[in-house]
Amino acid sequence: MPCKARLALLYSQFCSKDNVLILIDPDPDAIGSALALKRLLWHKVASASIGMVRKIRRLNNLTMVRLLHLPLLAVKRASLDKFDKFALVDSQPDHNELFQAVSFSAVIDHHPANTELTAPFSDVRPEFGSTSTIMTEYLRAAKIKPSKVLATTLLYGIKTDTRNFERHTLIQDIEAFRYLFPFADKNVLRKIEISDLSLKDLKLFHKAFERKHVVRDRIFVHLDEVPSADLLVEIAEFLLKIHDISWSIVSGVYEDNLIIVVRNDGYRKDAGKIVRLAFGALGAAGGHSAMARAEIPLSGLCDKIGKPNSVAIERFVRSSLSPFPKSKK
Ligand SMILES: [Mn+2]
Repeated sequence: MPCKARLALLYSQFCSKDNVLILIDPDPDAIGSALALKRLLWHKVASASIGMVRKIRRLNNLTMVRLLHLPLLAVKRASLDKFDKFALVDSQPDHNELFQAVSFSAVIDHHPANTELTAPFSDVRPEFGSTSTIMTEYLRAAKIKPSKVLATTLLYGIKTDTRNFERHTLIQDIEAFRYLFPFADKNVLRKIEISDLSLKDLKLFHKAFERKHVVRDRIFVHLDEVPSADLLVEIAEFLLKIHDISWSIVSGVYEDNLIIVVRNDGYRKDAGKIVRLAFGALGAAGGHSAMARAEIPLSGLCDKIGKPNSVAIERFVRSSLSPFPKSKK
C-alpha cells in the first residue's frame, strides 16, 4: 500500500473528539515513534498523550527525556479510563500485560507478530530496522517537517535499534536517517549517546585504574563486587581506547557470579572462542570475534580455586587467559 493511502487509513481510525493514548515500552525507538505519532495526530484529535508502561532505567534515555523535555506519562491500568482510543508503537499487544488489557485502534511496529493482530489499523514491517523509520515515512507522507526534538529522538531511535546500522538495516532506515539528520540537534544527540555513567560509577573506574595489570598488549582488571554487570562492559570498552592495548579483560562479581567481560581490537582474533575454551566448562561462556563474556557461579569456582577471594579470582582469570587456551586438534 502506498504511504499516502496508509496514512489516510491511519487517520480514519481517529476523530476530533478523541483523547488518544499512545502506549510504549520506553526504549529510544518507541519514544521517537510515539512522538511522531503524537505529531501526526496534532489538530486531528482532542488530545494525544504518550504513556509508558514502565519506568525508564537506561541513563542515555533519561538524559534524552531530561534534555528534550519529552512529555511522557507513567501509566497504570487505572489511568486508562481517561482515554477514548489507544495506539501502540514499536511493540505488539502480547509483549506486555498492560498492552493485553487494551483494545488498540492502531498498532505500528517492526517486531514480527506472534499472534494475529485484531486492531482495525496495523502496520507491522519486521524487515525494518526500526519503527522510527516507518514513522519517518508517515511524517513525510503527511508533509510534516519534523521539529528539532522530534528529529533528534527519531534519529536516536534508528541509531539504537540498528546499532548504528550494524544490524537489521534496510536502505529505508538509512534513507530515514539521511532525511532526519539536518533537522536533528547533533550536540544533544552526542550528549545522549555518551551518557552511560552515573557519578558513583566513577569510583569503580578509579578502582580499575589502580588495579589494572598489563601483560604485553593485554590489560586485566578484577573489580570484586560490582553494582551492575554493565559497568564491567563500560570499563572494558574504555580500556580498549589505550592505543597499544589489543585485549581488555575486566571481571567482577555480580549476584554470586563471576562475570568476565572481554573486548579486543577485532584484528584476526576470536574472543568468543577463547572465552569458551577458558571458561566454558565452569559456566556460560561465549561471544563474537571482538566481544565475549563468561558467567561462572562462585559456588562452582570454590572447587577450583578454594575460597574465592579477590586475589584468588584475579589470579584465576589471568592464569586462565595467559597464554590464551588453544583448542586441541
Ligand atoms: Mn524498535
